[in-house]
Amino acid sequence: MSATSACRVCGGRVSQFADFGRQPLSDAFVLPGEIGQEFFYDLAAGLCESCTMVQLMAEVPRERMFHHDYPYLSAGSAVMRAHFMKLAKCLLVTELTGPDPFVVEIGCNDGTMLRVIADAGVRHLGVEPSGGVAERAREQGVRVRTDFFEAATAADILATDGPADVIYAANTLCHIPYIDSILTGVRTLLAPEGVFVFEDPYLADILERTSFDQIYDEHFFFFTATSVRAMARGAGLELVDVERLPVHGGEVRYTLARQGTRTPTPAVAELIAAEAVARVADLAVLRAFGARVAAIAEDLTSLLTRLRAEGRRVAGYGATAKSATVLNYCGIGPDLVPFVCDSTPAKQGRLTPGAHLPVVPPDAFSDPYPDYALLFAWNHAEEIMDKERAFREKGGKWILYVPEVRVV
Ligand code: JHZ
Ligand code: SAH
Ligand code: ZN
Repeated sequence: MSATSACRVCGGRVSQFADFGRQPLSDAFVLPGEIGQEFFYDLAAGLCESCTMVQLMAEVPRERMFHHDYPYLSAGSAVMRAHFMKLAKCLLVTELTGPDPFVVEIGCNDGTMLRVIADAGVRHLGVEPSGGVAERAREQGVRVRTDFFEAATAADILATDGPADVIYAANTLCHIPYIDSILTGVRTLLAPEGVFVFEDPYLADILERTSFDQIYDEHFFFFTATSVRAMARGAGLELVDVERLPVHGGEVRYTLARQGTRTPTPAVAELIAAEAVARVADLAVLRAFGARVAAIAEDLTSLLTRLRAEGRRVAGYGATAKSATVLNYCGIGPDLVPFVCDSTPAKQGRLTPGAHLPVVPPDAFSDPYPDYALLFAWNHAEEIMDKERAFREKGGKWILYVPEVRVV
């Protein structure tokens, strides 16, 4: 009998479609002396047969993932910096036009988005539980509350700052299993005509690209317009706009408003119709995805094993959270990929979770160049391949595994 769990949105039955087994926390980079003390959990994904929300079968306690030493920095990609700058400027001219507008960002991280708002002199607050990254945001002039956003936090913010015209969350809402508390908080804090805007990896893109590495501890929910509309309605909100985004391997930006305050754009019905055609809420389609994942894992390990037998040198590029699923599910260790380059200071000098690839600064990449580079940060392919042009010019080759294993 296949495993089931209870939906964190509607309480319905969640049926499992993909199982990745025991996994370490994706952003828990370890010091060599800490091997053996790592936390592991069971990673599996399922579909709610009532509300269609795709979600993990079990959650990891939030304090284990998001704490003072959480290493990920939004500012690590120039493309993402430009993306958030554009979004902030757009909010400033479309939504934050009243006399004394107020914007709250859930999961503001290092302040990459909010610093643009702060520089414009607009009232704002970032809510960010990871103390180290929150401190970086403060250094940029951003006002931050080091806390988890939830119903109680929202009530508190309302009491001190008043209602928010915009509540924004990028790559954060999908990280929060206690979604009912978030939606209660949004309803409490949002101004009568305000909007709740969030963007997260899009399930339809994950299925189309078989980007199974988007599945890891931090990514609890995998949204679609269909599942988000149902979730919003259950919370007294309405999905009023959707926009597909190219970042992070394909995302959707959802705009929610209080019911009856805005007319949904045609894009909402169009995306929901496309999702019906793609059958994103069909267990058979999701199980077929699971089968493709197993084939990719097999192809990747055989390629790396062959390259090792041929004496080729392979380096990893980008110690992503996503890479934890790839490395640990495929069983790839430092014998196949001796190190991985990454620009994040807090990851360098440590080992990747579970698989224990040493993380080294990007300068090590050219010293000397490897024969092949396995691109774990495939979502930043253009930016990285452009920056590392000299690698290809000197005969180096990139290995990609999304949407299938290939050498370019
Ligand atoms: P990147 C994290 O996922 C975790 P990750 C989180 N759960 C999430 O949803 C997304 O972010 C938003 C490095 N790098 O963005 C920096 C270079 O070294 O794919 C990062 O460590 N050189 C919150 O970790 C990593 O690669 C470069 O030129 O999968 C990229 O991580 C660039 C561009 C990046 O997210
Ligand atoms: N918005 C940024 C950061 C994404 S990383 C970007 O898109 O690049 C996800 C962030 O969410 C982390 O910094 C984490 O600490 C934060 N987070 C996790 N749970 C949260 C919660 N309940 N409230 C606010 N932030 C949260
Ligand atoms: Zn459900």
